[in-house]
Amino acid sequence: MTRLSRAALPGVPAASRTGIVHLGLGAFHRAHQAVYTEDAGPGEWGICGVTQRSATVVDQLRPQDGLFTVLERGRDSVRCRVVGSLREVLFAGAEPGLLSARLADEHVRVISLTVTEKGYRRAASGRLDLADPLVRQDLAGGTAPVTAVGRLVRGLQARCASSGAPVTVLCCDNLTGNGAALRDLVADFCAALPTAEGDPLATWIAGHVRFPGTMVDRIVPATTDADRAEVAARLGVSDEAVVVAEPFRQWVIEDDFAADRPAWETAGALLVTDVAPYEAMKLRLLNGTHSLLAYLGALAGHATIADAVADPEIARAAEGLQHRDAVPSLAVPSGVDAGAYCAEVLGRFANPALRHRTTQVAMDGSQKLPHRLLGTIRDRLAAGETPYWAARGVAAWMVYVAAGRDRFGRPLPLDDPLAGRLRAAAGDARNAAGVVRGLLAVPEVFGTDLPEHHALCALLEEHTEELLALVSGKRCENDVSH
Ligand code: CS2
Repeated sequence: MTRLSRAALPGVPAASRTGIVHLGLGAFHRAHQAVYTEDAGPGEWGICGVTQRSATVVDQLRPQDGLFTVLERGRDSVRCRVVGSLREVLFAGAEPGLLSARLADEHVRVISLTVTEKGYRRAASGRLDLADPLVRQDLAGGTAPVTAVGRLVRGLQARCASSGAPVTVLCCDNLTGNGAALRDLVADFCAALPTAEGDPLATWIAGHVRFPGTMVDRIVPATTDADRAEVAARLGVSDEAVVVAEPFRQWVIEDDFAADRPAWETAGALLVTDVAPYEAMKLRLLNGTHSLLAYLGALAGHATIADAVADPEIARAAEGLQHRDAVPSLAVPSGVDAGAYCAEVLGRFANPALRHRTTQVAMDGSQKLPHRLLGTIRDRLAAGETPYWAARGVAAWMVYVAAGRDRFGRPLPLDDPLAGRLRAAAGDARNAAGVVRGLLAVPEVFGTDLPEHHALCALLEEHTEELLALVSGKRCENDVSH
């Protein structure tokens, strides 16, 4: 079958130059920012997509002239859309010089990132982990940078030394205060350089680079061979870079740019002065609930998020987290109906067509929980309240780590940058108190305050005891939420 390309599928708009460099050319970027950018002005802003981990994405996209299909799966609808906003595709590990040239290019006005929470290599403090060997390698210089922050700062350094043109750095990852967080990581990197090198760079960045915060939202399950086969059947060409997504998408961006940008608002993005309320709402009501569903659902033997949310006991836990714990912890943006937002989120999760796997959402829990559940827990404890359902979600993660199997005895994958440390910390899965104490003692996840909160520890132990009994086969079926 003919491969997707501009020749095979004429008419897809093509940008004449690259205005955006994106680090982290994964499925989410292609289903989200790349679509918004094309909708903001077909052919107006070309993206140089940079993959960091392997050349696979390059091999999928370069032969296709950067074209890819978004396979949009609604409950009762399927839509294929070929997107053409990717103008260049490069593998940072093989083409560091080209990456540096693009980041320094004065025609590049925006540098965006989706490198996942773990990609920023942060310490327990949330600042740059200066003990990380790869961060230290990038600080030493002399070789091509290999970390996201290292590549970004070295690119800004090249920009400072050449055009000096202002640029906006747009973090599009699910981090609390993502714009300021990335700005601080860049500052940490500069401060760790030799003074003569780092100080003038930090000064230039302060005057020429902006780091607006964003909230990004679209559910993008992993692509399967069946998805690729469906696109081939529908389009009559083969596409190795298909991404699957729900119809819903949302992008809220702080309007704080150093230079011009695509008119994303014409594509439905919301430009605001303060993204924090939108970001907190999304992280706690959507992502926190997603993680609770993933862990309770996986332990109960549910393969997908839709299966988990169809389980009445787990749905009750999800609604409890949303309405009893998370909504009271939020400053809901004016004009936004939190109840309707919660219901819409659960409706999106219930879409069976997405087949979004619980184990996919369960990945990287050590990086996700602090933003998704622990902020809610800290705020509710500070208000003198008991975050019962948020604690249930944390306990489900603890049992997922400690037991490593569902209630049918089937193994559950622990895909997490701290996997080895977490397993060691959890210890003997038959000892609920030991599991809780051991995992609470991992500061990158729980800091130093939560382990000292005795009422929380007791609540976590209660939940963990019940859930461990479930996966050891000592509990009645389906009763995973209470
Ligand atoms: C999910 C997110 O995999 C996960 O952790 O919670 O990718 C989620 O689908 C997106 O944030 C939705 O916008």
